[in-house]
Amino acid sequence: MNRLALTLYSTAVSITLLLTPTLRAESGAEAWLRYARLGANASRTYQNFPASVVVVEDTALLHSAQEELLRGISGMLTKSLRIEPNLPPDAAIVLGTLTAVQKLIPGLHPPADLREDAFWVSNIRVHGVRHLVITAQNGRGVLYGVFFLLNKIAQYQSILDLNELQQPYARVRWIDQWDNLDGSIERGYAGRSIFFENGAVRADLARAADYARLLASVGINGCAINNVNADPRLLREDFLPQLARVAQIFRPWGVQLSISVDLSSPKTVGGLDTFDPADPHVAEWWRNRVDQIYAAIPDFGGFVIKADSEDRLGPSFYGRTQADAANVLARPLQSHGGVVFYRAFVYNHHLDWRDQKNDRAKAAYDYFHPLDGKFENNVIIQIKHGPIDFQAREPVSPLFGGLKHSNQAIELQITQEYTGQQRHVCFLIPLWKEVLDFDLHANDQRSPVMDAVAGITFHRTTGGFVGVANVGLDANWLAHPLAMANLYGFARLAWNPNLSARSIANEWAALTFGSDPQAVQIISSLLLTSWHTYESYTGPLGAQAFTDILGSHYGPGIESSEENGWGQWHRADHNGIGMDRTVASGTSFVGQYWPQAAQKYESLATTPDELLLFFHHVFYTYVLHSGKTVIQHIYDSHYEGAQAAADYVRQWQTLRSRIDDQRYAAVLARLEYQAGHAVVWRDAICNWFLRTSGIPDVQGRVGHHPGRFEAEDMRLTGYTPVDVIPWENASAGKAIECSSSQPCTGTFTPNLAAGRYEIDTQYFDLNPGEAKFRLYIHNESGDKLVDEWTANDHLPSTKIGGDTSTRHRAFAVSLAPQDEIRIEGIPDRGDHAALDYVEIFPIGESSPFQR
Ligand code: GCW
Repeated sequence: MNRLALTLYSTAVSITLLLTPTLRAESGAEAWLRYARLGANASRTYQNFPASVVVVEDTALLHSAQEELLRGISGMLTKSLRIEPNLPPDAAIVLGTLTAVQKLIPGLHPPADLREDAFWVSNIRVHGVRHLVITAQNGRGVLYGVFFLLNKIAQYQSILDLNELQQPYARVRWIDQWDNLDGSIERGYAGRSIFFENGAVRADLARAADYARLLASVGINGCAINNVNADPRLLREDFLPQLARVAQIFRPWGVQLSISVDLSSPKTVGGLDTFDPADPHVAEWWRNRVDQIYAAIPDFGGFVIKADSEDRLGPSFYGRTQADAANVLARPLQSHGGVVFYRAFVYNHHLDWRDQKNDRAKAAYDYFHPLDGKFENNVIIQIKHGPIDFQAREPVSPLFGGLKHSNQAIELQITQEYTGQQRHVCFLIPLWKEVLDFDLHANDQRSPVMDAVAGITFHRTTGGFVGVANVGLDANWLAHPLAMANLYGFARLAWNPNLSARSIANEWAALTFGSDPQAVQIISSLLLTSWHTYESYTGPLGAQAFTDILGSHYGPGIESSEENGWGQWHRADHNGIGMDRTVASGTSFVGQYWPQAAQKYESLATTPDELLLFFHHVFYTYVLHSGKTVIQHIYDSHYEGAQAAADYVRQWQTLRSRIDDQRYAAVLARLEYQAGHAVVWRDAICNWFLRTSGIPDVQGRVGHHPGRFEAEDMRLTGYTPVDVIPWENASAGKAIECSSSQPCTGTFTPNLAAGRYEIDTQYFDLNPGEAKFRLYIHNESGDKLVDEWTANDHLPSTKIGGDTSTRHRAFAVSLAPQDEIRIEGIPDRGDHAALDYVEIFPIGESSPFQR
């Protein structure tokens, strides 16, 4: 290369580098706070950005605000802001609470009164110089204002004429973590606890500090750090200094620490012979404990309580009410400004399933509505969004309309317990939006759930939003890189529930993956359809997820919800399906809604299709509003859902080199897995309903699997056929397993025309152990190894079944008519290299995995 060419070349390279944000490998640890360097165009947009910052107060929160600003600006604009003690002659960013800033800039007034945690970010001219003022009623608001500004810059938005005042919709914007003291997390899918290990608070709280910063960046102001199935040891005196350490980590980010407590603590920890909330010694014990906590943690948030639920002890033990229990904790907290989050998740899980009038959905309202008005002012009733339990589809809990004189908060589940456990993508914001927008028609007036929980509908002083997050030590917090959109979105809705799901998805995608418009568009549209997709292959029409209720809550388990006391019944039999919850003939659950909503659900004609089976029992031949029969809808939706999941793989593949390779590959692997597991779900549900109803699929797909070769029909060496229970979780109800310590093989001759094929092997990946598989083609020229893989995923079971069934794809394999295919399974510890079937599709032809 000559000199000129070299110069031109290097200029071109540097221009490209300036224009294209760097695609460095990213673990996801920074989530939406990447502060990636902006390209040259964007830097120009901010070329007049102030060169200094003036911080008018010396508090921990303001210090965080200043540091964050320096960090963000240096990352994105590669500028180091000067720190000035006073207003400099050139443009500056001014940070401080309103009263403090007014001392510096007299006459400064926001366009409206600033509520707690609100902020105002505005360009203000002082002596002819434009300064950017970030102010608030409190330090937390200033911090939020800084994050707001940085987010705008990260999205390349102009800040030139900024004059933005934002008020939070509700006071309570909390996260619950279900962490246990041993470091495990109940329904946590992203590694061990960031707070606890070996029965104590972790020595290294660096991740907890990062978490507090992440939460603050989206306006979260409180966090309960331990499982609601609470370990009483947290209330031991010697534990208090450990809690104080966490509070200290949270404080600079404005996140209040709180803990879940067990109602029996006065007895288990306190040594009393009772925990009866009406006993004065019990009340005194709580008072002393609360005072001690506040002496160590003056900004302590309060307690979360789960009582009389799923084997937790509660006030019913002494014939007392939930209000008695809530109040005995609330009274001592009151003088310190603390609150009690009392969970409305109180129900009997030993219901008699034979009694058609029994209904778990009624429990929360039945317990709490009669107590309305009996709770202290600092009690907040924490209500799950639906009357059952975080299902992919449920109606709104009628209790939101049933508490006029009590504070309430909505509990939403960010951790995807029933929605794919962060192995499937399921963006929950559209679901939550439907819930929050739902009109309760309380007092016959417009009253969306968001207003009820924010305290607007019934004129309450507090209330709001609680999200169960369960982040863990996994570098990217929630395991699936796309799952963080749910944490982000939860917080955005808690701040402003009127935001649209689309704007939240766009924002999150741009902040997390960079602002390439095509990448944002693809990620956002994938997110926005993902809940519907998940719902359609796991159990539509409001029958709730047909998942394994008695086990993992993950894979299919259609009959697991029936004939037991847990009350998640769908009551499917040979003729029909659904729970009759009407007042006229069913459990009367419908009667818990205000009249307008009740009328809608009472009648089959006005119940929306997507909730039909929640409210009514119908024949499979019942015709939906859509014009389809129930049974055909079940078949069609499962095929459509599985196809949509397969399409996600293709959509994602268009992002190669538009986002960094590390996260590109991590998401792709999960989407591939999801597409395979969606087929497991589809087949389990469709086959079960075909056998149960006896009504065929009008499109002829169910029960027919062209290109599928059952493992049990192969020529087996070492492998033995086994029945899979429940039968619908394996193709034809059977699998093969290798119980010897030697490799086993299954061989078959597919007899296909010469060509190139995709070979999908459906196998079971069991814990513990990492079985290996090898795929060979054998013909007269000998053996050819075409693929090999290791079953090293961590799926939630040690058994062959719907939780562990997974798929490996071999692409573009050339086959000739007489070729034999041989799969070799090499077992390892508990993993018996079990196989279900092999499916072979000509490349380019329609397959469940079109490419
Ligand atoms: O959804 C159920 C979960 C339990 C959980 C419970 C609750 C913490 O399966 O794991 O326990 O809800 O919300 O209390």
